[in-house]
Amino acid sequence: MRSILKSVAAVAVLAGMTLSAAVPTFTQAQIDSGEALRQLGKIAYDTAMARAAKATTGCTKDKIKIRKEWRNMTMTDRKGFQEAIQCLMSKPARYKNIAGAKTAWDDYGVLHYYQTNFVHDNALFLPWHRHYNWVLEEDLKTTCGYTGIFPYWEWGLDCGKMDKSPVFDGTEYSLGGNGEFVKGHRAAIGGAKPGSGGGCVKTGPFANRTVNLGPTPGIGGDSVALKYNPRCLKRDLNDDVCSKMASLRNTTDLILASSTIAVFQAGSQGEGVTGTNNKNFGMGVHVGGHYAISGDPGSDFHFSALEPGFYLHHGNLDRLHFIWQNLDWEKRKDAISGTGTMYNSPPSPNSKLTDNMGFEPLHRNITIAAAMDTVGGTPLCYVYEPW
Ligand SMILES: *[C@@H]1O[C@H](CO)[C@@H](O)[C@H](O)[C@H]1NC(C)=O
Ligand SMILES: *[C@@H]1O[C@H](CO)[C@@H](O)[C@H](O)[C@H]1NC(C)=O
Ligand SMILES: *[C@@H]1O[C@H](CO)[C@@H](O)[C@H](O)[C@H]1NC(C)=O
Ligand SMILES: *[C@@H]1O[C@H](CO)[C@@H](O)[C@H](O)[C@H]1NC(C)=O
Ligand SMILES: [Cu+2]
Repeated sequence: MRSILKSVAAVAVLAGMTLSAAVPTFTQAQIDSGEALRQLGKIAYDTAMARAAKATTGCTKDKIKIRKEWRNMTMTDRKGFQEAIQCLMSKPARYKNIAGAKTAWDDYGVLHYYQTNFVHDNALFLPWHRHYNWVLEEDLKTTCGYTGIFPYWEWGLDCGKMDKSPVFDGTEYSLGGNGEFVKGHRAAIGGAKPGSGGGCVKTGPFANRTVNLGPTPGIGGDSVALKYNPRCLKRDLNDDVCSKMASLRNTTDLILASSTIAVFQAGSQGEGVTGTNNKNFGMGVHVGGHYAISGDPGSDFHFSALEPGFYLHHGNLDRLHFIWQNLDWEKRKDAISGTGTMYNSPPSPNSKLTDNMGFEPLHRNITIAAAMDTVGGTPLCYVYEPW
């Protein structure tokens, strides 16, 4: 324990912060370049690894999986990951009697659709999406044999050059390219400039892919939203949204200016909270990362989970939560805030760690507590490596 504390303290000093208060003294240049975030990521990685090193059951050090930024994965894993998703797109759905659920991939859209009002802008947002990504990771393994690295996408590394992003450059080692350029279309969010695509994806692994259900209907409910509605996968990569809402500065600010989980989760989702030193988080990096991809279903609140990039995006958000927690682990390991309904509407009781989170029929339900520690072994057992 002593030596662990020492090594964390040493890194913390390097990072210019004191352990007890986790107060940063990074320069603006370090924050803007991502060096600050990389260092914070390393502290979190070491802290979580040290916890796992002490475990004698569950998530022991030999079992731990290391999640990597997409560009730090081998070409074999990048190809293997996208092929495993395409494999899920060829397997039968677990949901029965839902017209639009044609494949095992579609199931993810249905589950996210059903859960939307209970897992956003509330206490479940971070733990539910954390476990949801893990459910996909397990599915890729058990249904499609992919046992490689599970990725995250650090938005800020690509803002301003999204078309060159290794995640979206259209090679066989990407998740496919941008949508075809459609003239005169507008970005859907925040007064940002229009994106550079807007049409169907025509290059790379998901070219010509069919989206089977959605979009969220204005009216009509389940029978409209979940009906079979085949159409092409569209993307609209947006550098302006990425640079203004999901930059390395924006993610680093979120971590450093959030002293409570209430601020962190609301700040990431653009709920208009104010952080340390009056920091305003704008529309939030969660919204920013989604709309940096955009398109259909990428910008659909319910069905964005049918966009393969969703899981790398939420991987990064989970990573930020992982970093935030591990910078002050004892205080933050059980930190949740809010209720079980979106914006507490309709009003519901404050969430407790023992509350249920729903994942059926893709996985058994778990409690919130089971998703609080990525190396808790219930069942999570992974850490995020900085890029
Ligand atoms: C990740 O990749 C980048 C650029 O390709 C490289 O500079 C960096 O050292 C890699 N990081 C790790 C942890 O392998
Ligand atoms: C996509 O479909 C178009 C025609 O519908 C075809 O020309 C093109 O080769 C297809 N692209 C891929 C990568 O399959
Ligand atoms: C996000 O970061 C960019 C610079 O990378 C900055 O211009 C913008 O104001 C930031 N947004 C917020 C809400 O702080
Ligand atoms: C799983 O959670 C969902 C709520 O999201 C609930 O409807 C269902 O009854 C739960 N199943 C079990 C076995 O508790
Ligand atoms: Cu979601």
